[in-house]
Amino acid sequence: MASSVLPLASASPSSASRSSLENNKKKLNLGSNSLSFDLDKNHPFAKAKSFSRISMVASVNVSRFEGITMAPPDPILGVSEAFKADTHGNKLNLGVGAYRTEELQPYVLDVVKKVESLMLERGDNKEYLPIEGLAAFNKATAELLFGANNPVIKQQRVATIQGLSGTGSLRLAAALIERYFPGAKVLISSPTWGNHKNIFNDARVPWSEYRYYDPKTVGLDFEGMISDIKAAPEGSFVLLHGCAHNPTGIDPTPEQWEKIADVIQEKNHIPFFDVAYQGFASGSLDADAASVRLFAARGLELLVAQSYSKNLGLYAERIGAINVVCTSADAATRVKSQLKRLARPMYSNPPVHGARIVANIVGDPALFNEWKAEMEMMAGRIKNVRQKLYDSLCVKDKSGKDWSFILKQIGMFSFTGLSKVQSDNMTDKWHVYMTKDGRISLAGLSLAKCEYLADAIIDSFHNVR
Ligand code: PGU
Repeated sequence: MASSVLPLASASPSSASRSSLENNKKKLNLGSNSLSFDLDKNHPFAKAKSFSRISMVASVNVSRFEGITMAPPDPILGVSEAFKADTHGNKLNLGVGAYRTEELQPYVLDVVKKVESLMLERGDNKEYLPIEGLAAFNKATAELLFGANNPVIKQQRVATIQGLSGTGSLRLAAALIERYFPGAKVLISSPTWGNHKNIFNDARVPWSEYRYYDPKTVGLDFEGMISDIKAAPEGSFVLLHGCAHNPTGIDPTPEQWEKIADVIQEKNHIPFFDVAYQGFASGSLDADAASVRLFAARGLELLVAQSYSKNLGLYAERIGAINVVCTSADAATRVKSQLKRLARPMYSNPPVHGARIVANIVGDPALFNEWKAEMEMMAGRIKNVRQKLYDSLCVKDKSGKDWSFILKQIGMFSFTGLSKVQSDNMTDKWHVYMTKDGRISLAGLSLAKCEYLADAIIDSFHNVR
């Protein structure tokens, strides 16, 4: 169908363009480049100013982008920008999930520095990678996830391609779902990492939420979760956090994982794991992959997005992968070919540096052990501040409130239960930067700052309603 042209180029819409407007299909003509997109109520451009206004401003030589409204700051990454602008001496950035040292400095793992200098010495080239990424990385990442001896690996039933970290890998999987499972719904936990919704919205994949967090028990709403997964249309994708659920820090027990797998199997759903914290939650790569391996052992087909942002501290290298476990090697080969086809027009091929770091570390037993020791150290530091924060809250809060939920959560976050206004108070009065859902990143906290944070939490919790 021919698309209409926004009146940047034509002053009054023709009847043809009006009719295509009704179909919500528009083409924005920006000089020699043309963009086509659907304009529906969720599309950011749907908030653009009206048609005639745009044509008027274009005719008096004001920006062609006049109709583009200001986007809101990102609820997570925007917090870091606000933090930077604050000049207060006690400011704390507990927004983004990024590991800091006890001195609250960013941390590059020693093993990463070591392998990078080896790479420099070797003078590795900068040629394009294949569309699917570095072969040695893809092999290493699938083996880390499933275990090298897992039948899914041995039988070559996993389609793995390198992705642009966890986010890019999730986005690629979303594109696969949109193309090959049109209309299929993704079920996401309530709450979840904020970007999940953006990813599925942008890929035009419908989603709905399943119950997960119970504010009354500050724990898992297991019954609600099971009944919502049961109630979803057969063949839905169920997005699960492999470990260290973000933002709540609450994971199902091994017995609960079995029951979740039972319902997913019964309903013919497809499990879709987001594994952003393997090895970072418990300190053990194997323990943190147990949920994924449990599903794979049942012979289920599943999707798994991986990230090396946290466990190797490679945030800015954008290194991760998407794995699709199929019931046959043949299906895996076909799925991989289609993942490549989706990646090619989006970003052509992925960056090499992070992939080499991962492949070289995992491929060398001594470096691999060094990595595991550093991962344990990072996970250990987070556990220590978690304990100290809890102790400080218990000593300072005279109200008798039970803070023990903090110790039950795992991973880099604590879901404090603070409301939006209380979180605002944390930032406005105490200069503690955090997301407005009440999440704090303990990876950005030091032992030295625990008492200050406890004071801020107690004040916000009791004095702000
Ligand atoms: N999945 C989950 C559950 C995550 O928490 C994150 C990162 C990702 C995927 C994606 O990370 P990549 O860096 O793309 O591999 N969440 C962090 C980081 C900041 C952000 O929102 O991107 C967070 O603070 O929640």
